[in-house]
Amino acid sequence: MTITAAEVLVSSPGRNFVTVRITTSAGVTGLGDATVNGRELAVVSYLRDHLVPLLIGRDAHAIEDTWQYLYRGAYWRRGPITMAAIAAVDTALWDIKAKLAGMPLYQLLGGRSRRGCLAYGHASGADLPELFDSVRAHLGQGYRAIRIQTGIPGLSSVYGVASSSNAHVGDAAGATSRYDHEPARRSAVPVEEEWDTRAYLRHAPRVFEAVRNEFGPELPLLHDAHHRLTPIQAARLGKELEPYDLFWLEDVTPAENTAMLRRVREHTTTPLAIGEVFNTIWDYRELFEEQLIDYVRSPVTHAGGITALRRIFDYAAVYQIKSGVHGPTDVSPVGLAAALHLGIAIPNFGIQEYMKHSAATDEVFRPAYRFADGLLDPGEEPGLGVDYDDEAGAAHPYEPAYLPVNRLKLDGSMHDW
Ligand code: GCO
Ligand code: MG
Repeated sequence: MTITAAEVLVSSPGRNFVTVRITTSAGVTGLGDATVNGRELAVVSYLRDHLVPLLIGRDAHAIEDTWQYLYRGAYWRRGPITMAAIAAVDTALWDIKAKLAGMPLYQLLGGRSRRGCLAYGHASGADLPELFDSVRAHLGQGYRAIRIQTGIPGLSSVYGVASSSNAHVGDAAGATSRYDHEPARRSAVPVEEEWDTRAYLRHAPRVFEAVRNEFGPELPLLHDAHHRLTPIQAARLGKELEPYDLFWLEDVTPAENTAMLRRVREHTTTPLAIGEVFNTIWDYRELFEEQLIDYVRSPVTHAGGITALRRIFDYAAVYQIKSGVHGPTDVSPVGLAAALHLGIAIPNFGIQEYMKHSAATDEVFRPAYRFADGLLDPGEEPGLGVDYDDEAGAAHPYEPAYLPVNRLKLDGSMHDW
């Protein structure tokens, strides 16, 4: 069975998604997600101009060999664009293999290890009353773990916090949500936001204290510092959050220098998660071997596909490190479905981020996965259980959209975010 076609589909039902669809001589098709938020067309070109011509005529069953061919063969290895392109091809080939087997993909990955994948949602608010409303709304939808982000006194807006002008919460079916547009805004240039680390460090522990007082000790709470702190600031935050028993503290320092987490780890027992911007197993080596983190954030989409992420999770398991896959709305339903098939099968599943895609997105992708009682389930459809609707997809053409950039309030310097 050979690959006879590979198409790169771009659709923008509220945000831009890049999808690969591979067709085989047996007539079976498979899907993969190649979305890199804010740099989408670079992956489109990488795929269309450089990978698709190499795929035609290859054995569609030879997933590992194709992965090695695309990774080693590139010579210019790694990086988000290359790895997202390889991920999409890899995922599509797994989808095809599982469809041919007549099984949901997780069966090929070892079968079901749990009833469902524990999901966490994003509660946010400009202030505490708004935040509490958002937490209550999430609890009402069935979430059993919640990420907490809030506005910071003195800053006009903070990334990851929905503005009150569109502050409504999506329904359980995944209709329009205040969070749908959070990770990128449609504009020709990025929006600029302002930042003040000292104000943040003063405010964050008070927020968690208030949330614990309001919602009690049981609810797992998460927080994303979005790469904005120095190691010593991160150490202070982790230490000050210890009384509030976080499930994890995410991306406390910029991702380039992973050795910085040693300093953080020396000072705090707050569990640490990192890796949404990593793209290979090599990025984790030091973190795993020195046991500097507790959760792996890489999604299938940005870490080279199911073949590569499964290997990362196996490596993590040696050190009792668990999965905590990135699942914002800029990972497409194809990428989320792939994460769920992997998550339901691996022994060291931790948690899955779940923001819910818009109704328009679900009309394009028609995912079979379901969210109920705080758990996500990949479903029993053969393959990934995602069915791309060409007509719905074509109704949403690409529009430039960018993540914001972050400048210090003090003097306008560019800052990490
Ligand atoms: C998260 C993230 C997102 C990212 C976004 C970038 O933990 O969900 O940090 O909000 O910023 O996915 O494209
Ligand atoms: Mg994050």
